[in-house]
Amino acid sequence: MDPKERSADKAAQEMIARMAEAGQQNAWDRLQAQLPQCGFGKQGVCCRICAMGPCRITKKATLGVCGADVDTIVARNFLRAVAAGVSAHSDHGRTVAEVFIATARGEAGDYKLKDTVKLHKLAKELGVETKDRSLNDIAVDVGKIALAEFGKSEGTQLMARRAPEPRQEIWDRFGITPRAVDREVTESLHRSTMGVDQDYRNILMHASRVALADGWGGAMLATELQDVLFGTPYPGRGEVNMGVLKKDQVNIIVHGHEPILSEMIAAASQDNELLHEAKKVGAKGINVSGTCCTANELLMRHGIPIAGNFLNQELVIATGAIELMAVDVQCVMQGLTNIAKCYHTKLVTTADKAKMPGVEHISIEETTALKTARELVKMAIDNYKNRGQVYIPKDKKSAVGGFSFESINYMLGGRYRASFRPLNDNIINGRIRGIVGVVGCTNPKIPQDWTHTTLTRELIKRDVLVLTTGCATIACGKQGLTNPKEALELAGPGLREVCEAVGIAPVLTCGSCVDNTRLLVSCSELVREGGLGQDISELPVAGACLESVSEKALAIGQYFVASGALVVFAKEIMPVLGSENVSNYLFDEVEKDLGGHWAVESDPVKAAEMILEHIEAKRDALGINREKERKLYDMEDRRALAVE
Ligand code: SF4
Ligand code: MSK
Repeated sequence: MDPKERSADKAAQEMIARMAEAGQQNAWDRLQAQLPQCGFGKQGVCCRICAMGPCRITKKATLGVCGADVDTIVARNFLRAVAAGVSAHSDHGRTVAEVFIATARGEAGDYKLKDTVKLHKLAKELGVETKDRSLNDIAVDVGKIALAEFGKSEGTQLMARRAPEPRQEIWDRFGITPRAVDREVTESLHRSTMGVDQDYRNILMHASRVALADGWGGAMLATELQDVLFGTPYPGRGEVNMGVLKKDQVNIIVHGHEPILSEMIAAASQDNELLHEAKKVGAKGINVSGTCCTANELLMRHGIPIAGNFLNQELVIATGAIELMAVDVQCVMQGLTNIAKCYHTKLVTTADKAKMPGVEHISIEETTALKTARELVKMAIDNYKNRGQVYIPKDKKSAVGGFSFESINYMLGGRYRASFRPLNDNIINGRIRGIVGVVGCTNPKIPQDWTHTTLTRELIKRDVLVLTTGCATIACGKQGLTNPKEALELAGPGLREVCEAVGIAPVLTCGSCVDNTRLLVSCSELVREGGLGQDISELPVAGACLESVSEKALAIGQYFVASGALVVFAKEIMPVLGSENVSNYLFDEVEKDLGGHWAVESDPVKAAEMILEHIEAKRDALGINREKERKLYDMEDRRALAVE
């Protein structure tokens, strides 16, 4: 297959061609070997929950052995997938909470609480006394409350109070205000075992509840605590794509999701002693870069370069330039073990819950994290001499990362009057039509990065501000879309005026998978600021994930739907189409209940049109689509937006 049909990323195309020449396998080849994939699985109509099965629903056999119909089976599979996604994000959040508490207690000496302003805000929000108390004491209490959110036996998620009040009322009315994360995940598994919940609407309502426990619970806490621990991101420059690898330096890739290890590796790579060691083996320095969401975490906070997204993970090793790849949890392909064997690359697992056969495991503990990170860097240095042939594609783009809720607020209004007001005003006056989150993975079934970047271009052209996270933000970065200079050329006139006045790109890098919660907080703030309705469901906003891979993407999609937003997925990766009733509910009827809904569209241009139609309908309903004389920004407008 032509590499161009596999990826829109030029560096990836080069590496795919080189791997084919060398007879090496990657995810695209393994997909070919799997074809045709199981139609039952794709439609969500296969059940293997009990030992009377597995059962597959066909025209001939319309019921499982237990009598379960297609609606029950599809809804149960969907609920289980959402719950699995929630568990991944939230277990990430729990790990962060544990390191946070250990840091505050002084038991994790290598970590420091970096954003104490945010710590105070969080303490106030969670009801922690701050007067006359040390930062560490405050942080211990904040950490304990956060940790309890995962497993408390009573009460609902505290972060859910950040949602607009009418939204909270809707959740209460339908009985889906999320309780402890563990409880919602456990109940999801219970409800979906054989012979329990058999009403597809009831099952799908719980899919909302468990997803909300993630979006307004586990994942939101992960982001908040990481910000206090590692620093709230503010805009800074970085570079994206495989061209960031350095031929004459020791290259280390950090891959996965949790910044607990990667923060320490980044710190160790600056260590003078280790730099000296690197020079001794003939390298000019130590170059740390990331793949997947770990990369996003590091770009957001430190401007550390990104080597690629999900489908790049095997390709970067095939450059022959990687001395060591340290992985933690989530989105780490087992295929890495085979490609690493073809090169000198040392693959190391670091999370006790995510080991790989035949791969060295070096456990990261919060008490000795920097020491372990230094050991890993030293391993990489020692491995430099074992390099064979190296080929690094040149492609890379400069990008701006670091758009947290706080930094967007600051960019818009300045330090002393930080506010979303200018954004609301520009949505109301129509310069910006709406806001769309373009998020999620890269899937070998779809040319890598193509839908994310095409959709993003189509949206900004039509004056829609795009916020991106996960592998989609890396896709946009690779094509220069998160670089203000390049992207502003592609933006519509209204969006461009606003972005130029504020000094931002029309596509904002907002972080990793868990950082989708930054978008939820931003939606709440748009409502709170006023002029755009009383609830998230009234906002001219949407989300899109056209290349999704992970169950986490379904969890994210479901918490956006349950928060009142439209979410668009590609048709071929939405595993509910085998049930007309479940599809109708998720694509349409759920809107009457919760204000948001799913939609499927695989063509990114058509998806943009669908989203625009939705945005304009929301604008009409808000009464902000009145014809107005177009007015270009004058000095007064610019002064009003100027950053302090
Ligand atoms: Fe088959 Fe029912 Fe068992 Fe599922 S739960 S495998 S449909 S018998
Ligand atoms: S890493 S979940 S492939 S975005 Fe977060 Fe990328 Fe999707 Fe993994």
